[in-house]
Amino acid sequence: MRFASTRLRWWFSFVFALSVLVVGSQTFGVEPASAKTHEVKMTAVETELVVDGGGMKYKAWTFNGQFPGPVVRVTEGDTVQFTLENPKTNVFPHAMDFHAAEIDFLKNYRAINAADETISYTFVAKKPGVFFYHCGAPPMIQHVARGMFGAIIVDPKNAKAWPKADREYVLVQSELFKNPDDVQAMFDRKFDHIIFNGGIFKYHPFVTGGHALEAKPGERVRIYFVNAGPNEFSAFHPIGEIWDNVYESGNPANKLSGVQTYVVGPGSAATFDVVVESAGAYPLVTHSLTGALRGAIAVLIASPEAKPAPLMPQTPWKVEIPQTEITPTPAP
Ligand SMILES: [Cu+2]
Repeated sequence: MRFASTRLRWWFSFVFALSVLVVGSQTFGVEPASAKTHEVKMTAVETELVVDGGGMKYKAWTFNGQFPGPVVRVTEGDTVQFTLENPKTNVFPHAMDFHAAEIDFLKNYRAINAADETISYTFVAKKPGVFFYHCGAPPMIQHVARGMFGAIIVDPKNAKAWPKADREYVLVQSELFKNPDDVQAMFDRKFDHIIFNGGIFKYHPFVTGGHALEAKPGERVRIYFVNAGPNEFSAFHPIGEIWDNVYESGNPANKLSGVQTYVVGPGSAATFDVVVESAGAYPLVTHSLTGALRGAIAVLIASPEAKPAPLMPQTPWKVEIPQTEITPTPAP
């Protein structure tokens, strides 16, 4: 009898465990996503860009004429067929290094000359997250400082690996050196500004030309954050809020909860979730204050009227031209 009841209990546990596994796999199982192949082409462009609301121009080196370069977005397991072109209109060699790839650097990340040369390579984005990409041509410190960088998001193939975000933004932090030819200043860490997405106080509504980031109260706002450097660490903090979750390198498996400030080193990245509790202003800053006060403040305004916005809002700098008053002269 005792033997029979033990066996019965064993069978019961076995069947119960099996049913948990079956139900579990239905609820949490990975959807059989079909991997895609993406053709990504970029052109190195040496150009002049406006970096603040006052119209300050900067001799930047860019991918596709923008600084940061375009956001690349794929899904875990997808293949990226990448081509970089360095046209004759440029002067310097350039290269591309994707932190989301796991491939030979000597062969794939070598610099190509400015003579309509191209380089192509293929990689599989095996790990989910948000990753840095950048030019690696020597001196790399200068190519990064002048703007040759961007973000690639590798979405997890299991969308249920983390909560669904109501709104998403990409922020790329970097240092700006006023004289783009002063490589020694870059080695000496003598930066003039710390900026988000290539602009000084670009998302600060009280600075000329600045536009705040928007969200609705109660929304889960997901910030894909990359620190391009080239040298400074970021201490990313939401003033008036607490990061509900931080995911190191943007991988849902690397989950932290209730974080006030999170350090992102140069060449690293993390994904930050904040559920904005109530209407108001929440400045997102690097709490390394020399950086925040010299350009790295992005104000997130929570209001019920918030409109949908792109991943990386580009602010066409609106330079406020002082209006001279014209007093109509009475006709004689
Ligand atoms: Cu370059």
